[in-house]
Amino acid sequence: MRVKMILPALTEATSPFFRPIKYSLFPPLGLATLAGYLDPDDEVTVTDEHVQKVDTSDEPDLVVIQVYITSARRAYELADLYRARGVRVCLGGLHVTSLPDEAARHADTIFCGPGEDTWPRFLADLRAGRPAARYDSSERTLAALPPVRRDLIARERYLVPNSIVVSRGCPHVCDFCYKEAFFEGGKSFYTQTVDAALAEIDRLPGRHLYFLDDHLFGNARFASALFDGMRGMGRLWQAAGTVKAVLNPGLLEKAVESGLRSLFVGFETVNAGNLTEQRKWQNIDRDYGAVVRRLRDNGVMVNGSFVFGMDEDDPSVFDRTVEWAIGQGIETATFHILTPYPGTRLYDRMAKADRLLHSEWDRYDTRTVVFKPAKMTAQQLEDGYWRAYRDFYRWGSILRGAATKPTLRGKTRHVAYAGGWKKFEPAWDVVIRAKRAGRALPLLEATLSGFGSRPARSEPHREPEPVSVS
Ligand code: B12
Ligand code: SF4
Repeated sequence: MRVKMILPALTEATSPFFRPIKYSLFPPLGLATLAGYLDPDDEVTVTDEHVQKVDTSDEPDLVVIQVYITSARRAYELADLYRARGVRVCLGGLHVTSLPDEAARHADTIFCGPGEDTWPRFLADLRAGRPAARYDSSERTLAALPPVRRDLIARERYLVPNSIVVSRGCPHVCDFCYKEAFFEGGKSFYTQTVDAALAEIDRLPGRHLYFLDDHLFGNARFASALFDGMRGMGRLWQAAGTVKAVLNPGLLEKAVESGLRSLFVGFETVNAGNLTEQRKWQNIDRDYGAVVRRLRDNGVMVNGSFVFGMDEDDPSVFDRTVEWAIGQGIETATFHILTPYPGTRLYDRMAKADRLLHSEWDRYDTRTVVFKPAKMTAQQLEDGYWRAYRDFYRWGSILRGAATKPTLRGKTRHVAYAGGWKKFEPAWDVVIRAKRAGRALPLLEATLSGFGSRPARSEPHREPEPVSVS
């Protein structure tokens, strides 16, 4: 069977004006995971439209498309094109799960929820000549997960080819998050076995890893055993974690010993009132400053994530957030405009109050206001969002952030990392267009390992020998 798997790009990503570094970070892990379930004699390709053109002149037996909200329009366009030629089309992923009826109009078969149970079921049905029109995931386990087909990924096109997930979902229930809707009908947080996760890590060449798990620290027993197993593997890694996880005694230290050098932390808001509104219970009453200090003391760089536009936010929120982040010495920040995804509680709330502006999914990209904010205008929210980026990444701000670091080495790394992301975007653009994003990986590793130098009060920390990156 000839199978073509596609991750479509949102319109912006194919235009000459989009910010390619973001879209050249990670390969399409979901599709490479599903490809692992195919038979050895199936012919399969994975095309990621963010980094390569989709050649639609072929005639595969099966087209499989992963649909995110922002790429839904493009996904449907590709699906319609292949279906018009009589090719069977499968659609799955987050947006299909949120709006199955919409997706079903463009597919022969749709899949709701994670694919590890439904996809192999479909393949068996297809081979038996009776594929269904819809599969809903209910059995949640990663026990029989085959190795991810990383051989199908063009590694050199990505800055971070070694992305990995060893769990699915998250134990929390934030109002704006995709997670509750996606995992409806079964467990919403589960992990691989530690041995299977370590085996997957072992299969990855080079040194650098990026865990894309929603909450790698969410099951402390699993995480602790994983970090123990990773000690001595010589890895440098990045991941996402919650404020609560960082403050948990012991676990962070183990993570650092196993190579954690940078953490994406969901602070989300500096307005306490917003946290209750968004059911972000795990952040309430936590000392955000203590979180940053604890990470810094352990040599871990911080990417702070902030959401603007919650109901308690007024026009003063942008300056307050940026000032706080700079004053704390946070190296990089990611700002988002609150975006109600269909299927979330936030969406239902906004819809009931008639606050949604439209359903143009392309623009549900967290950079565009798609609802009526409570304490400012949509224009103020959008302007404030862009201003926050500009203000945070000014040279003056980067230098002020760097000045909070106690050592010269710490200051230098701060400038290298923060400046590297934002100030040299034109240079990244050239690297990416030359399809050489992978060549920049050693640079990232060097910066991360610099941050790995532990503070003086800790016991001496030896960096593992560098491993050459293919
Ligand atoms: C890595 C990542 C990115 C990367 C790359 C994405 C990629 N290459 O796949 C980058 C940085 C480019 C990115 C960008 C954006 N992202 Co993003 N990203 C993620 C992240 C952190 C991990 C995705 C991942 O690899 N998961 C692991 C794999 C194994 O899971 P999976 O891809 O979901 O695939 C499984 C299932 O979905 C299902 N499945 C998927 N497709 C199909 C198809 C079939 C046929 C079947 C059977 C099953 C199936 O089976 C797979 C195995 O279980 C997720 C968070 C998350 N946990 O998903 C957010 C997330 C997907 N991103 C999100 C958003 C909003 C964006 C952006 C719009 C904006 C932004 N501010 O980041 C942009 C634009 C993306 C676009 N192109 O349209 C939202 C999506 C919301 C939605 N409803 O669609 C998420 C969920 C984050 C969040 N919590 O809100 N993102
Ligand atoms: S902690 Fe993050 S991943 Fe978990 S529910 Fe909240 S927003 Fe979603």
